[in-house]
Order: sequence, then C-alpha cells, then structure tokens
Amino acid sequence: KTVAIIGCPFSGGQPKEGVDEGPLKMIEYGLIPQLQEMGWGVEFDGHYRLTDLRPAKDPNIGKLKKPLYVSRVTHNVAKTVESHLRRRQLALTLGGDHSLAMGTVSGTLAVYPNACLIWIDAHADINTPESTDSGNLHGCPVSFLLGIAGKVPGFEWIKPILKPEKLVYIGLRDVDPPEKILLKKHGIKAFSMHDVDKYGIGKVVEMALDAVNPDRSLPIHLSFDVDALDPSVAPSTGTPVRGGLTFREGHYICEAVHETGSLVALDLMEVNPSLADEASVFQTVTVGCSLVRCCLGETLL
Ligand code: DIR
Ligand code: MN
Ligand code: MN
Ligand code: MN
Repeated sequence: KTVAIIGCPFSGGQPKEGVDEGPLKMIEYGLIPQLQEMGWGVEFDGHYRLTDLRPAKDPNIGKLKKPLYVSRVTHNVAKTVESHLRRRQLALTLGGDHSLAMGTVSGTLAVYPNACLIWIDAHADINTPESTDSGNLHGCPVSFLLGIAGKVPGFEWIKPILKPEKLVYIGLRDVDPPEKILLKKHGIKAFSMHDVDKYGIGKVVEMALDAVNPDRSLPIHLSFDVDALDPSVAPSTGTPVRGGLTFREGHYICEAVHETGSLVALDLMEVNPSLADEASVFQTVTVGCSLVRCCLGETLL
C-alpha cells in the first residue's frame, strides 16, 4: 500500500497569506515518517511549485478573484491526483486553500466515476459565481464540481460529473443564505453541528455513509477542511467558526472512513501556520497530521 502525498502550497482561492505554508509544515512536523511507521509506502516528489503557474494578469471575472490562477492550479492538481490514482496509490493532498478541491475531486471522479464525496467543513463551499459575496474561490469549489456554476472562462476543463446524491457534508455551521437555498434545491444531504449535537458523531457518520455509500463499497473521497474542527482544537486557519467538531469527533470521522476500506483520496485543507501564535500553530499542524494518520488506519488500541 502506497500513499502519494501531493503538497499544494496554494493560497489563491482566498485572501490570507500563509495557508500556502500548511503543507510545508505538515511535512516538516514528520508526517512522512509517521505514515511509514504505520507500514505505508510514501511517495512524495516535493511540494508543487504552484507560483510558477501564477499569471501576470488575472482580472476578476464578475466577483471571482484570481480566477485564472485558481483554474490553472486546480487543473494541474486534477491531473496529478488522477495519475496517482491510476497507479492504485491513495492520493493525499495537503493544502493550501479549499479551492484545490476542484482539482482533487475532479481527479478522483476521472478514475472512479462512482466515487462519493464526504465534505467535512464549517462551510458548504457551494457558492456560485453569482451567489458568492466574498468572491473567494475557496467558497465555491462544490458548485463547479456539481456543474451549477455556469460558464466561467478558464474552468472549462472541469467536468461537472459530481451528482448531488453522491455528496454529503458534516460539520456545517456557517452557511451563506444563498448556499442554504442551493443545498435544499439540489437535495444535498448535510449534517450540521446541530445534528452532531442531536445524534452524536457515531450516528451522524453512519447516516452520512448510508446516504452516499449504503453498502460501504463505493470509493470515497474525503475532503477535510481543518476549520470543521472547533477553533480551540485547530486555531490556525483562515476562517475559524466557533462551535465546531471536538478533537475526538474529527478523529472519529477519519477512523470510521478508514474502517470502510474504501478511501481512495483525502484532502487536508486550510491549515494556515501564519495565523495565531506558535503553540496554536503546533496544535493545528499536529492535529492535521493526526487526522491523516487516522484516515490511513491508525487506531487507539
Ligand atoms: C464564505 C466563507 N461562505 C465564502 N467560506 C469559507 O467566502 O464564500 N470557506 N470560508 O472555507
Ligand atoms: Mn508522483
Ligand atoms: Mn471552511
Ligand atoms: Mn472549505
């Protein structure tokens, strides 16, 4: 068993510098030897040199900021994820901001068209170019993947092959009003923090898997935005929202997804080591590494 680590130091989908340092820190804090100790072969070709893809001119398209940069980067990431999956490796993408998921999920669906997508986040990231208030593309990847974003120059490469019934959310608590309408309109299953409180994380994960992967045999793409965790657990992230998943709830999701035996691709996104003090950075980066280890089979006993 081999995991390919795709380090994506990219911050173009949102305005805060530093999220591009996330993947570097996760590697620096020892993620590779940690996975090797668990018996995984690790392929890591060094971090992506994404700034090479930065266009000289990148005017807004409507409200969308840095559209050309984001489209170029995510297209490259899609091809990389696809090539690793074709070689039967588990694709682990370290972000970087969550616009990268346009690439990672596209790569997964190219190889496994029947894959389901589990999106762990405080936010729904389903804004369209019309509905976005911020213009930040890290708030929009899901709409592009579903094919409800309309035509945006540069993004023609994205095949809108994600079906709404193959997507499920856990952890939501900061969803924009137009996003709420989109979730309802497309009948997308979403478990907010209210549901986590009401049912407990065990039941929520079971219901989420029942919704998109009833017999647990379909390939799973898990896209984990570290801001799904409570800011007391993962403070170093660009858009923290209080009332999030506890340390154990976050880890439980990862353990349960591993137990299905169907995980093919994993994103760990929005770790921003330039936000908050050194202790908070250490806390956030180590929790990121530990979530990854749980997804890849680390157990408590
Ligand atoms: C907001 C925030 N919904 C937006 N999204 C964030 O900008 O579209 N996603 N922070 O991670
Ligand atoms: Mn490689
Ligand atoms: Mn988020
Ligand atoms: Mn996100």
